[in-house]
Amino acid sequence: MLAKDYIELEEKYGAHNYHPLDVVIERAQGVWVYDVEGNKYLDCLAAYSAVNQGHCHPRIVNALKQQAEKVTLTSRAFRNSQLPLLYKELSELTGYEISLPMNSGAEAVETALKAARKWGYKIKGVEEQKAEIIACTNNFAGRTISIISFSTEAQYRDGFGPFTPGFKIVEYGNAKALEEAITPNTVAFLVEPIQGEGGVVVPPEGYLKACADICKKNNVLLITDEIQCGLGRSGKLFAFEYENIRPDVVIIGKALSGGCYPVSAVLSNKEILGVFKPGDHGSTFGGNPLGAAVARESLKVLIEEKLIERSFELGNYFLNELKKINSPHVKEVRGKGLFIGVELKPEAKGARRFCEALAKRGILCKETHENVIRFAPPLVITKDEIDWALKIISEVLMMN
Ligand code: IF1
Repeated sequence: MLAKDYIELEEKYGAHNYHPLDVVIERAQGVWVYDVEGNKYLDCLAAYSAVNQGHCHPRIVNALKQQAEKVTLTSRAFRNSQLPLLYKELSELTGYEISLPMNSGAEAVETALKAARKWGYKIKGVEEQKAEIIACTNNFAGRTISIISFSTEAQYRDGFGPFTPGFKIVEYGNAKALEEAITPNTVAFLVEPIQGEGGVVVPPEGYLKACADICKKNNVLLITDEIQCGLGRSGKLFAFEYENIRPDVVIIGKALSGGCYPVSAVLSNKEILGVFKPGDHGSTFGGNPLGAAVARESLKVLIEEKLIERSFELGNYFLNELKKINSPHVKEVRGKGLFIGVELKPEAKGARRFCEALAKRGILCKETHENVIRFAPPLVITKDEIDWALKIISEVLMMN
């Protein structure tokens, strides 16, 4: 079958909730993906940072295979021999006392929001039904009805109401706005340390620190969504580390499984996650032994292969080299670690045509927010591969 045959099938039998580039990927290894017609591409999206460890990492695939032959799913009605080890390793790695496993990122966000509300009622003493959670403009945290209830992106909400009440929006990057929005009923502030979908938006230095102080002063939980920017992507294990803060709750997903399986988790302490009693919350697949085994190996690979340090160093290099490209289309180059956004000027007529041109030349990227090209390759990328990409990127950014 040719690429166009697959595309035809997909268009005919699938819901059209995506508009993918017409590259039909058949296999992948490390930073490289291969399409059904034998073309090879450097993956600069890394499945939205789910494959930080590189595609089909041999150690992670091996952990998956080994566990798949033993037991894949027990449900949480019974215990399994992988989950306790994942709990322990997550705690030792992050310093958070306990965690709660789910599958998708959105589910983990929902879990954190439920924990915050219940903490608000049972510990903080907020009156029933009054809990407020503050989120930011330009946020992205998933696609569930409650999560889109606090989205500021019209398309994500259009046609999906009525929405979940109890959310307030403040301007991202503006700590004063947060302070002013807090009331005695505020239980939590949910924030991405770097906004991904928002266009790789790095907030002003000191912003997160100021937010952390404001939350502490007002007995409001600081919840950081590290689903995309966490686990090495930003050049640190967690992007919040750049501001030396310690959020009350941290949400992770994506690269927690190296892209081999959907695994997400909420990290926190006993006071907060302890509000969940048996029966309060759960998921058929959450904490399953297959996912837990994959997550354990994915974390080990991240640490043992020093991918976080690599992201920091090569990210700085990539960012600085991109800044040197003297393209008439570029408005700003920004990011941290291997999490880089190139914002184009409005006159550039959108980032998509540049992504299409890059794909033709062997580099896969996806535009975000119409005018930002995101470069977020697997963290196993080498300097030589970055140099190869830079040549092509500079050519493409010079086109009319
Ligand atoms: C799609 C974006 C990236 C996330 C943060 C939670 C979630 C995500 C910070 C939810 C998910 C994904 C979803 C995916 C595309 C992708 C994305 F462009 F939409 F925003 F990465 F940049 N918090 N982001 O980035 O996690 O439930 O998807 O596992 O097509 O919706 P999920």
